[in-house]
Amino acid sequence: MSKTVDQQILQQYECGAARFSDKTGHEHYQRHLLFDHVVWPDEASQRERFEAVARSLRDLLAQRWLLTDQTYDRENPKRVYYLSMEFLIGRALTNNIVNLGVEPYVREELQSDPHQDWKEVVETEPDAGLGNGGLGRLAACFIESLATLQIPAVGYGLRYEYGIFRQAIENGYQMEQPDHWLAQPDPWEVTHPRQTVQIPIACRFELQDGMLRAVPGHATHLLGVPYDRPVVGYGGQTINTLRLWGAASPDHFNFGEFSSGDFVGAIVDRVLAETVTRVLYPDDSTQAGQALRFVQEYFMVCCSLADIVARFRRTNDDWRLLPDKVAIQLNDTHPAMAVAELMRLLLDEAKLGWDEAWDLTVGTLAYTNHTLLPEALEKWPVQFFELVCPRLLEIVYEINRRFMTDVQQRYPGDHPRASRMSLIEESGGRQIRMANLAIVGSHSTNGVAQIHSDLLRTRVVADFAEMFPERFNNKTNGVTPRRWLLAANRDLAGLISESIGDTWITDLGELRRLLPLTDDESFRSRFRQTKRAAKERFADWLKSTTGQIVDPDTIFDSQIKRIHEYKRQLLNILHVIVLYDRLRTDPSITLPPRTFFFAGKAAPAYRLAKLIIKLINNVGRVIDEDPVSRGRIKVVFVPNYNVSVAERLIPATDVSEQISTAGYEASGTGNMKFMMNGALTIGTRDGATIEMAEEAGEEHFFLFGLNAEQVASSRRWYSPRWHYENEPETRAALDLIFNDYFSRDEPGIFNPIRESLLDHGDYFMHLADLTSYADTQQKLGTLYADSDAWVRKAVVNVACAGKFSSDRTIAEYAAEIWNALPCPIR
Ligand code: 26V
Repeated sequence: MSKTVDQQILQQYECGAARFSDKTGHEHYQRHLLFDHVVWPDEASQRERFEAVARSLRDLLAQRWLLTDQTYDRENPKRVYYLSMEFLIGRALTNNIVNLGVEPYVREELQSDPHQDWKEVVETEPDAGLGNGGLGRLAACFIESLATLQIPAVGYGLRYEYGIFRQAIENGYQMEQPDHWLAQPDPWEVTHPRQTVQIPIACRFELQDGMLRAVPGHATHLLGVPYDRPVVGYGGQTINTLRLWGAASPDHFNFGEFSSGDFVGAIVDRVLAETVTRVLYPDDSTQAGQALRFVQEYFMVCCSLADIVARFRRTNDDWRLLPDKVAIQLNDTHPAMAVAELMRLLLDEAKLGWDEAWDLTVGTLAYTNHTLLPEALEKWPVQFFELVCPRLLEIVYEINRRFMTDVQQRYPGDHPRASRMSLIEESGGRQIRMANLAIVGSHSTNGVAQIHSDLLRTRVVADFAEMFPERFNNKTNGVTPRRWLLAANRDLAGLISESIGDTWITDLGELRRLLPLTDDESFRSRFRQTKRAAKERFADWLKSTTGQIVDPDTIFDSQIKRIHEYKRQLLNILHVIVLYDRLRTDPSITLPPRTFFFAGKAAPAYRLAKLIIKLINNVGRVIDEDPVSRGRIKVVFVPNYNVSVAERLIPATDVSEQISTAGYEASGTGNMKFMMNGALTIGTRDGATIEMAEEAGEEHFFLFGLNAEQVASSRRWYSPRWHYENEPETRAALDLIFNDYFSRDEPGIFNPIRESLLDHGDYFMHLADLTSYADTQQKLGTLYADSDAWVRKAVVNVACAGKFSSDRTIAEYAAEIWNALPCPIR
């Protein structure tokens, strides 16, 4: 394409991007439809139509993408690099259309194809499920906000061929199926083979009894091939990059075996090398400990740092400028090897001295912690380092030697403190403590909500906060309002824009201007209608995809998130059983009809979490079959929770369940999505829910239960048995479970739940909070009956959700951690 045509496209694009002539949009679409798959356009499948639409949009943004990079290279601003093992991006089509501002054009020209079924086109795009949950989805919201704020940034991660497993429910049990999301070519990604990087690995891999084993010696290389995805900022000006690395083996891989005649062995090695990026580990929150996960982390860090350093060197010849030009954010400790690898680059490649290299490393890196669960803090066996990257181990030892000297100097004779702070854990086989490494090797450590940052400082890593108080800070999470309100809830977004204009899309604080409209009856009635329409849409979708039928006239109550004991899905279902038992005892009680939605995946090895899924499903079936409860309460487990399911269910929800044991949910981000979509929250004083209630006023929230301090201080004397023995409703609900009322065909299956609650101390204090939870649910039900009062509160919640835009969060990271400024694209 000639430059002049490029310029024309760009010009049209700049004129509001409202329309493209047939020469650009429609023709691109038709061309892709015919040529990419060599099919007659009449006969193309909806999937092929999706690819053609996506390709024509990519054509549209290609030059702007190049221009973005060109501008950064020319202006040489400080750049931000977000390193994350997970990016839970979901689908890209609708979001790219919205952010490019080309919706009218797509509707008129790309959707005008008579053989196209737009809904199906959208549905044929698989979710990019390259993450487990909150941490991965946060990374996806962050890169969108970075692009919208026009901050020069790259997201770095891995191109897993298999994302988070697909969840099927069979006889109430979770079944895991592989998610081969790349089975068909992904139209968004662009590979740049010339920017491939070489990663040294000090061992080779072998198959032994079907297990991958690392075998010492025989140093080799892996190749990191970059696959780029466009990250479109709202308004379509800035197109940043998400660069995902795929593992490959060099062509001369194990040439030794090759020439010695072991042809098959060499091919097997090759396949094994390429398995490094085959699959996402589905084990959120407990450390899996497998060597392959370690290699994944090492591979991601090495590829990304090589790339970052190469880009830095293209425009800077003085290493001392590194912290002025580069900010690297570590999303949890998963990329914490970056501390050692950056040191290695500065020492071995740049030939700097230790002290200078150290100052540059600390000045460049920053670390975000995402969990307070001790079992989720990463530790890697020293042996793994020895096998895979012995040079990094040498460097970690030297970092630790110097750090321990500092600790001794600062706290002479305090040996317990020194051993707590050491980067190396000596008990039970030597291990490297990745959180300690990240804190020592960076200039910033942040938590993701105020309470979380406070607990981090005062409990989890108190020794470090004492030694480096200036490093610790809070950055309360946020979510992107483009995906979670504008695109997911067109009706509500439209009503808001009609009422207060559309500046809220990039300045969510503007939502406060809705507050006076709580008194406007016609606004309230339209607000109510948007919720009702969303509920109907969800009910239709659920029926057509799972066959389950739900009634939009009932309260839609949702708890959707990973299944984990601390998140307390068990508390929710216990309350449902309490309600059911009340109905059995006295069917004449008033009870507003409610549908309880649950959705979420359990880690495949987490037995109790999987049993909770089974319990939810079994309770749902019994309630459905009993005439006393049918039509009054209903439990629905929506299978295969993912970003797309969340986009449908959140707008349709009246009640958001945020009921974690206080002090355990670092922040939560689903809570924020519900708030901006007009749900009322029932929740504990945990994570960002505390700040949400502060913004809206506690009187607009349904808070209950023990707070974090009470949880910690009552542990010593807490007795779940006391609750069982002294609270009739608690006892009745538990007895129904324990007496196999919900498991007639499989007696005894719920025994582990009884053991956890009554014999092993109910660590997450379900029974301590059950009565206060049930009381608060009752108040909530009463309020729902007063539909006007309910809507007023819902509007206040939306109006006060402004703080929870990831734009605000990213602006704070940029100002307080990265010192990075916008670099607008002309
Ligand atoms: C740990 C592991 C261990 C090894 C295998 C893969 C894997 C994946 C994830 C994790 C840690 C999960 C931490 C996490 O997702 N934390 C959540 O982060 C959210 C964003 O900050 C926050 O809102 C949630 O409260 C927090 O639970």
